Amino acid sequence: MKKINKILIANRGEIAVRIMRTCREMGISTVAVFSDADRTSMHVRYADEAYHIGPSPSSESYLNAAKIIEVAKKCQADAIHPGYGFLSENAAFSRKCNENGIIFIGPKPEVIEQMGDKISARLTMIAAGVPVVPGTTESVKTEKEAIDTIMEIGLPVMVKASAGGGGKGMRLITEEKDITSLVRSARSEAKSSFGNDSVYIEKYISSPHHIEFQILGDQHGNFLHLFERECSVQRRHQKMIEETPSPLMTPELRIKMGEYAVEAARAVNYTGAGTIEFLVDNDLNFYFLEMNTRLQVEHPITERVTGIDLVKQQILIAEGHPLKFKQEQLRQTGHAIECRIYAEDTDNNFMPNPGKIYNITQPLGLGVRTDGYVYEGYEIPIYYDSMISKLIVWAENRSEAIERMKRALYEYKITGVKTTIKFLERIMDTTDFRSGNYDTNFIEKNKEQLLKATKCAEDCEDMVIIATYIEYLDQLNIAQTSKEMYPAKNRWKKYTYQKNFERL
Ligand code: MV4
Repeated sequence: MKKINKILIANRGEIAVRIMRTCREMGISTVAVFSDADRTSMHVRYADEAYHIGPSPSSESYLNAAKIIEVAKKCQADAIHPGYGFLSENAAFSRKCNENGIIFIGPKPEVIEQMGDKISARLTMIAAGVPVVPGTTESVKTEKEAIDTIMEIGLPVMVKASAGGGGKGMRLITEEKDITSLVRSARSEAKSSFGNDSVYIEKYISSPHHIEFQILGDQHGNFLHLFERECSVQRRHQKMIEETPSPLMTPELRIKMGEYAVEAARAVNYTGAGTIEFLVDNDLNFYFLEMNTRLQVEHPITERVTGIDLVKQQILIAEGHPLKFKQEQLRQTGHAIECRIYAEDTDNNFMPNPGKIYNITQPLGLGVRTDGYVYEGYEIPIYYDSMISKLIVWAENRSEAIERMKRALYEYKITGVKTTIKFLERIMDTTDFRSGNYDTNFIEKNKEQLLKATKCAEDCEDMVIIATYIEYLDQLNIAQTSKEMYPAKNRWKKYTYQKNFERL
């Protein structure tokens, strides 16, 4: 058992702040690292110590393993928490931490390697008796081999990069004539993205659900799962909404999938927090897809329904503590939904929209949690992910959770940059989402309704510009107080702004 007194957080943004919050509660001191662009970022302000590690591009800062380890040694950190993204699933980094006597908060390097290679992950799961998507267990080498294998599996199929995940180096093949060209393009994308052109073939599962199970494993051979998260609301492999319990799930299916998730963790002697991703088809057949060997963006919904702080568990496991609870003691209580707020222009193909946060009002009140990091006057850098906040709500049941999410989204006001808030509000109003009857095609299927507000959005945009201008004048003390300018009841009504604007 080794007590951790100081943790270096090798990350930025909302996840760095979220990890530091738990450290503070556990009496662990925190070390931030930051790039040029992040000098005034929230994680730097929140930490007990902060060290500059390089220029703005992540390749020269948050991905600079040697520099981060050098800082950890200099400030005598006991452990490094990698968050998600960046170095979180980098086996070489975790190995280097261990070699330098620093605890890497995550699984062993060999496990990261084994699960990072999707073919070896498939082989491991087959050996453990976990159902995987039908397909190859070796990389396909030649054109002929690709054609023969695909015709044997039967079209449609997906060709995927062995080193991939998250949609990169992946192609759907529906017609025999496209096999050669699509295998070739998947291979070349794999090569340029991961420096590895190995690809394999899977049977295509149409309109699947993406359901994942949170697992925990300690250093004493104990494994358990913390139930599922439904992650099917995605756009181009970018998740937008997650919820738990999954509306698709039945108690029997939950027990079955949960047992396989635990078997998957046991198969690699997993230590720490991890995720087993499954595809579930419309007949409720499920298949192992991949394992993520890190804390995930959407972990708060699991925390909310189980009452367990996952970052705290990661730290306790890294210290060598055995898990303090048993599977039978865990319950899912109520319903949690997370909406991801991105600084993106939904009317312009979700283009990232970095810039200065002019004004931000975050939702509060019963059952609401926001994990964010931006503040008024903060300039979102162009260099990193465009997700600026996560809004998590809880209620006793799903329909109340949806109403609460709508209320919280209504309260959420950000001026200065465009965000996905309005788009998320429209999702909450679709019959498919409200009924819980949706799969990974949801956004594509509902895009008319979700984007129909474009005309209205233009009006809204005018309103925001005017509102921003009025707030600007307020700040300069030129205008009267906001209350007099626009009465609360009509705050967001266009005519009020126009009238007030004309009066100015
Ligand atoms: C699939 C699939 C259908 N069949 N594999 C997309 C991201 C990557 N992690 C795996 N993905 C998929 N793999 C087979 N054999 C459909 C998808 C997929 C998807 C998966 C999860 C969530 C959203 C998705 C959107 C489109 C495609």
